[in-house]
Amino acid sequence: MSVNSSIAGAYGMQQTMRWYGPNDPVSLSDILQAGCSGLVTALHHIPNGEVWPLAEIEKRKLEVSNAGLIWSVVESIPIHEKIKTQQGDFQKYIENYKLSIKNLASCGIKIITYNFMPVLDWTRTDLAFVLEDGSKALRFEKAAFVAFDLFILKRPGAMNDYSAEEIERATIRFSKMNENEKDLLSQNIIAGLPGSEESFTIAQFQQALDTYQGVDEQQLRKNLIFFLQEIIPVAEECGVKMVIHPDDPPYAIFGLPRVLSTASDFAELISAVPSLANGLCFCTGSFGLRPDNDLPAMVEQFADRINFIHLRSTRRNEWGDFYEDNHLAGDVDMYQVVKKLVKISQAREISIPMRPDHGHQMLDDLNKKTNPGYSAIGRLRGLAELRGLEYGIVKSLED
Ligand code: DNO
Repeated sequence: MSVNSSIAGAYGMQQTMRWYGPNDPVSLSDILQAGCSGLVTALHHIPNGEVWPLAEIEKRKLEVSNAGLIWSVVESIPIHEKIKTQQGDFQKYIENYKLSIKNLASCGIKIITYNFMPVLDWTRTDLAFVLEDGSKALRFEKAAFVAFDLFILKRPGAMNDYSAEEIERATIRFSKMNENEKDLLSQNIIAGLPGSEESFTIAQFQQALDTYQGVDEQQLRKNLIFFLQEIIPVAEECGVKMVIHPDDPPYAIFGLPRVLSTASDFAELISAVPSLANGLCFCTGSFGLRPDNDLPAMVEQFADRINFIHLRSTRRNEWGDFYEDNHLAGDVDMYQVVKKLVKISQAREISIPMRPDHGHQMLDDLNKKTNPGYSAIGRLRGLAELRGLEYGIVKSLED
């Protein structure tokens, strides 16, 4: 019997979860019991920039299938910083990337996620923000972030990036932090959240930022397009869909450019590299932070490009802070988004892999060591709510 028998036969979203590999405190069996049929994982033990060997891919694939799941999506093959800045032997890293795509394709794994955020992947300031119900969420607090940039990192030129009001709020916030809080804040921002393959000390972080001198938004976009012109023909030839993950948060931070934050950013990419292998990971939590991103309209606009879905809802305030709310709460109109996603899947006659993105640390998980955002029970709750939402939508479209 299919674990997804509730909507078996219907096109829509394939239910998946992310797994960080054998060291993940959440097991494959937990993920199966959550009702998933697909799995999202990566070979995190292969150093960034190296080719993913066939044998390692096959080994992971077998482990996943022995657990009753299908390895549907790779998240992610990280992009080496030298490719983003086009420095040194970046061509070698592009060639390695092509080989990893080919190796995955030959094992039947055909959706590959990546992002093009300089230096840092996703960024939060607080990994244990206590909500009213006692569960814990991930949060980005602008004043803490600015305080880190101005007073801990002391980035040259940082003062010019913020308004007088932001600087004042950050100054007050910093004056109230004790040493432990300062350390924790630094660690949260630069020590690497799960899935980000980089981790820095303060000195290393400033050095990494410095490698972007001369790489402005226009240059970074050019470098991304160059990379796509190189790899997309390879992906197309072996039937792979590359999916870019949007910037999180979707705006420039630390004076670094960001080029995948809005609908027009992605539209520019597909006009430069039109192949359908050039696809999108539609992350509602990231895009949804900007009121100028109309999420249901984006689903329609990129109907033939969305090949992986992250569903999560953030709640923002006027200060630029946000936290991760319950999946059906927050600022994202999840009903409209899922309805559009169901419609495009039905029109394309496919099921698009979806994972409940992040979840609150709650119940028993509050006493366990968990990967921030990736505890079992919070994601189980998110997935259950999203499954129910989709089920209701599919049924009502049949009426
Ligand atoms: C965070 C994730 C990101 C994402 C990468 C994709 O939870 O959504 O780390 O995996 O940006 O390359």
